Amino acid sequence: MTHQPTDALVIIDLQNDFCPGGALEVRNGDEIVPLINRLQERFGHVILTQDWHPAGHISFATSHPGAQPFETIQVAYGPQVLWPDHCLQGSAGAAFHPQLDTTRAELIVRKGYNPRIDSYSAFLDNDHSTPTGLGGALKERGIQRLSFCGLAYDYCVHFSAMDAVSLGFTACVIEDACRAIDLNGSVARVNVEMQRAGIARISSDTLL
Ligand code: VGL
Ligand code: ZN
Repeated sequence: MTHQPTDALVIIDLQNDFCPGGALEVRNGDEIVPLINRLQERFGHVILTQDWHPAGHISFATSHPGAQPFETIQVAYGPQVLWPDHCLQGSAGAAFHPQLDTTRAELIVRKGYNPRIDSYSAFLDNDHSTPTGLGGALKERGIQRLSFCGLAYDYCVHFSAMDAVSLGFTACVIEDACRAIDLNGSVARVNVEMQRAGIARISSDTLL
Protein backbone atom coordinates (compact mmCIF):
# COMPACT_ATOMS: atom_id res chain seq x y z
CA MET A 1 0.00 0.00 0.00
CA THR A 2 2.61 2.54 1.02
CA HIS A 3 6.17 3.00 -0.19
CA GLN A 4 4.72 2.89 -3.67
CA PRO A 5 6.34 5.35 -6.07
CA THR A 6 2.87 6.72 -6.83
CA ASP A 7 2.04 7.52 -3.16
CA ALA A 8 2.97 10.57 -1.11
CA LEU A 9 2.44 11.69 2.48
CA VAL A 10 1.53 15.39 2.59
CA ILE A 11 2.14 16.99 6.00
CA ILE A 12 0.20 20.22 6.34
CA ASP A 13 1.43 23.23 8.36
CA LEU A 14 3.07 21.47 11.33
CA GLN A 15 4.41 24.81 12.53
CA ASN A 16 4.98 26.31 15.98
CA ASP A 17 2.19 28.89 15.64
CA PHE A 18 -0.39 26.09 15.27
CA CYS A 19 0.96 24.21 18.31
CA PRO A 20 0.20 24.93 21.99
CA GLY A 21 1.70 28.30 22.95
CA GLY A 22 1.61 29.50 19.32
CA ALA A 23 -0.26 32.49 17.91
CA LEU A 24 -3.07 30.35 16.43
CA GLU A 25 -2.80 27.28 18.60
CA VAL A 26 -4.70 24.17 17.65
CA ARG A 27 -5.58 22.14 20.76
CA ASN A 28 -3.06 19.31 21.19
CA GLY A 29 -1.53 20.16 17.82
CA ASP A 30 1.91 19.03 18.95
CA GLU A 31 0.65 15.58 19.97
CA ILE A 32 0.67 14.28 16.40
CA VAL A 33 4.37 14.95 15.72
CA PRO A 34 5.77 11.55 16.87
CA LEU A 35 3.05 9.70 14.95
CA ILE A 36 3.73 11.72 11.79
CA ASN A 37 7.45 10.98 12.09
CA ARG A 38 6.65 7.24 12.16
CA LEU A 39 4.24 7.57 9.25
CA GLN A 40 6.93 9.21 7.12
CA GLU A 41 8.91 5.94 7.20
CA ARG A 42 6.03 4.25 5.35
CA PHE A 43 6.12 6.60 2.38
CA GLY A 44 8.53 6.94 -0.48
CA HIS A 45 7.58 10.58 -0.99
CA VAL A 46 7.10 13.17 1.76
CA ILE A 47 5.84 16.70 1.03
CA LEU A 48 5.55 19.53 3.59
CA THR A 49 3.51 22.71 3.48
CA GLN A 50 4.33 25.87 5.40
CA ASP A 51 1.89 28.72 6.05
CA TRP A 52 4.00 31.79 5.24
CA HIS A 53 2.39 35.22 5.61
CA PRO A 54 3.79 38.73 5.15
CA ALA A 55 3.02 41.39 7.79
CA GLY A 56 -0.38 43.00 7.14
CA HIS A 57 -1.77 39.85 5.48
CA ILE A 58 -5.46 39.97 4.48
CA SER A 59 -6.27 37.02 6.79
CA PHE A 60 -5.09 38.88 9.90
CA ALA A 61 -7.81 40.58 12.00
CA THR A 62 -5.26 43.32 12.73
CA SER A 63 -5.32 44.26 9.02
CA HIS A 64 -9.03 45.21 9.26
CA PRO A 65 -9.74 48.07 11.69
CA GLY A 66 -12.45 47.14 14.22
CA ALA A 67 -12.44 43.44 13.29
CA GLN A 68 -11.86 40.63 15.77
CA PRO A 69 -10.05 37.30 15.30
CA PHE A 70 -12.33 34.38 14.29
CA GLU A 71 -14.85 36.74 12.66
CA THR A 72 -15.76 36.13 8.99
CA ILE A 73 -15.70 39.05 6.55
CA GLN A 74 -16.30 39.37 2.80
CA VAL A 75 -13.26 40.04 0.64
CA ALA A 76 -12.82 40.15 -3.15
CA TYR A 77 -12.78 36.33 -3.48
CA GLY A 78 -15.60 35.60 -0.98
CA PRO A 79 -15.81 34.94 2.76
CA GLN A 80 -12.59 35.01 4.76
CA VAL A 81 -12.18 34.05 8.41
CA LEU A 82 -9.92 36.51 10.22
CA TRP A 83 -7.16 35.04 12.37
CA PRO A 84 -4.69 36.31 14.92
CA ASP A 85 -1.41 37.30 13.24
CA HIS A 86 0.39 33.97 12.65
CA CYS A 87 3.16 32.30 10.64
CA LEU A 88 4.95 35.54 9.79
CA GLN A 89 7.61 34.87 7.17
CA GLY A 90 10.89 34.01 8.86
CA SER A 91 9.52 34.09 12.41
CA ALA A 92 9.96 31.35 15.03
CA GLY A 93 6.20 30.79 14.88
CA ALA A 94 6.41 29.99 11.18
CA ALA A 95 9.16 27.40 11.71
CA PHE A 96 8.30 23.71 11.71
CA HIS A 97 7.76 22.07 15.10
CA PRO A 98 11.29 21.31 16.34
CA GLN A 99 10.55 17.59 16.73
CA LEU A 100 9.15 17.20 13.20
CA ASP A 101 11.59 15.21 11.11
CA THR A 102 12.01 17.23 7.92
CA THR A 103 15.05 15.37 6.55
CA ARG A 104 13.12 13.27 4.03
CA ALA A 105 10.85 16.03 2.73
CA GLU A 106 11.49 16.34 -1.01
CA LEU A 107 9.36 19.44 -1.45
CA ILE A 108 8.32 22.24 0.92
CA VAL A 109 5.42 24.28 -0.41
CA ARG A 110 4.98 27.74 1.07
CA LYS A 111 1.55 29.32 0.81
CA GLY A 112 -0.28 32.47 1.88
CA TYR A 113 2.58 34.76 0.84
CA ASN A 114 0.37 36.93 -1.40
CA PRO A 115 -0.70 39.79 0.93
CA ARG A 116 -4.15 40.05 -0.74
CA ILE A 117 -5.15 36.36 -0.94
CA ASP A 118 -5.17 33.70 1.79
CA SER A 119 -4.29 30.13 0.91
CA TYR A 120 -5.59 27.26 3.02
CA SER A 121 -5.02 24.64 0.35
CA ALA A 122 -1.64 23.31 -0.67
CA PHE A 123 -2.80 23.53 -4.31
CA LEU A 124 -4.85 26.68 -4.85
CA ASP A 125 -5.18 30.05 -3.13
CA ASN A 126 -8.56 30.89 -1.53
CA ASP A 127 -9.65 32.57 -4.78
CA HIS A 128 -9.72 28.97 -6.12
CA SER A 129 -7.80 30.01 -9.20
CA THR A 130 -4.18 30.82 -8.34
CA PRO A 131 -2.18 27.55 -8.26
CA THR A 132 0.75 26.99 -5.92
CA GLY A 133 2.40 24.66 -8.44
CA LEU A 134 2.19 21.58 -6.20
CA GLY A 135 -0.33 19.80 -8.44
CA GLY A 136 1.99 20.05 -11.43
CA ALA A 137 5.04 19.04 -9.42
CA LEU A 138 3.33 15.89 -8.11
CA LYS A 139 2.03 14.96 -11.57
CA GLU A 140 5.48 15.41 -13.11
CA ARG A 141 6.80 12.97 -10.48
CA GLY A 142 4.10 10.40 -11.31
CA ILE A 143 2.43 10.69 -7.89
CA GLN A 144 -1.26 9.76 -7.91
CA ARG A 145 -2.33 9.01 -4.35
CA LEU A 146 -2.01 11.47 -1.49
CA SER A 147 -2.39 10.82 2.25
CA PHE A 148 -2.88 14.01 4.25
CA CYS A 149 -2.07 14.74 7.89
CA GLY A 150 -1.19 17.78 10.02
CA LEU A 151 -2.90 21.03 11.04
CA ALA A 152 -5.56 22.12 11.00
CA TYR A 153 -7.90 19.25 10.08
CA ASP A 154 -10.89 21.48 9.30
CA TYR A 155 -8.97 24.19 7.42
CA CYS A 156 -5.74 23.54 5.57
CA VAL A 157 -5.92 19.73 5.64
CA HIS A 158 -9.54 19.76 4.46
CA PHE A 159 -9.05 22.32 1.68
CA SER A 160 -5.91 20.55 0.46
CA ALA A 161 -7.64 17.17 0.26
CA MET A 162 -10.65 18.65 -1.55
CA ASP A 163 -8.47 20.38 -4.15
CA ALA A 164 -6.36 17.23 -4.56
CA VAL A 165 -9.47 15.32 -5.62
CA SER A 166 -10.60 18.08 -7.97
CA LEU A 167 -7.15 17.97 -9.61
CA GLY A 168 -7.52 14.23 -10.21
CA PHE A 169 -5.54 12.75 -7.31
CA THR A 170 -6.86 10.05 -5.01
CA ALA A 171 -6.86 11.49 -1.49
CA CYS A 172 -7.33 10.22 2.03
CA VAL A 173 -6.95 11.91 5.40
CA ILE A 174 -5.19 10.16 8.30
CA GLU A 175 -7.63 11.33 10.94
CA ASP A 176 -5.63 10.55 14.09
CA ALA A 177 -2.59 12.33 12.59
CA CYS A 178 -4.54 15.64 12.45
CA ARG A 179 -5.95 18.06 15.02
CA ALA A 180 -8.79 20.54 14.39
CA ILE A 181 -9.61 24.17 15.19
CA ASP A 182 -13.38 23.37 15.18
CA LEU A 183 -14.85 26.83 14.64
CA ASN A 184 -18.70 27.02 14.39
CA GLY A 185 -19.15 23.33 13.65
CA SER A 186 -16.44 23.19 11.01
CA VAL A 187 -15.39 19.59 11.78
CA ALA A 188 -18.88 18.17 11.21
CA ARG A 189 -19.23 20.25 8.03
CA VAL A 190 -15.92 19.19 6.49
CA ASN A 191 -16.56 15.53 7.34
CA VAL A 192 -19.70 15.64 5.20
CA GLU A 193 -17.93 17.47 2.36
CA MET A 194 -15.01 15.06 2.33
CA GLN A 195 -17.28 12.02 2.38
CA ARG A 196 -19.19 13.41 -0.62
CA ALA A 197 -15.90 14.03 -2.44
CA GLY A 198 -14.77 10.43 -1.93
CA ILE A 199 -11.99 11.29 0.54
CA ALA A 200 -11.57 8.38 2.96
CA ARG A 201 -10.85 9.14 6.61
CA ILE A 202 -8.45 6.46 7.72
CA SER A 203 -6.62 5.55 10.93
CA SER A 204 -2.83 5.47 11.08
CA ASP A 205 -3.13 1.83 12.29
CA THR A 206 -3.84 0.79 8.74
CA LEU A 207 -0.47 2.20 7.61
CA LEU A 208 1.86 1.33 10.50
C1 VGL B 1 -4.53 27.51 8.84
C2 VGL B 1 -5.95 29.18 9.53
C3 VGL B 1 -5.10 30.12 8.98
C4 VGL B 1 -4.24 26.05 8.78
C5 VGL B 1 -3.68 28.45 8.28
O1 VGL B 1 -3.06 25.67 8.62
O2 VGL B 1 -5.20 25.24 8.91
N1 VGL B 1 -5.66 27.87 9.43
N2 VGL B 1 -3.98 29.75 8.36
ZN1 ZN C 1 -2.60 31.23 7.74
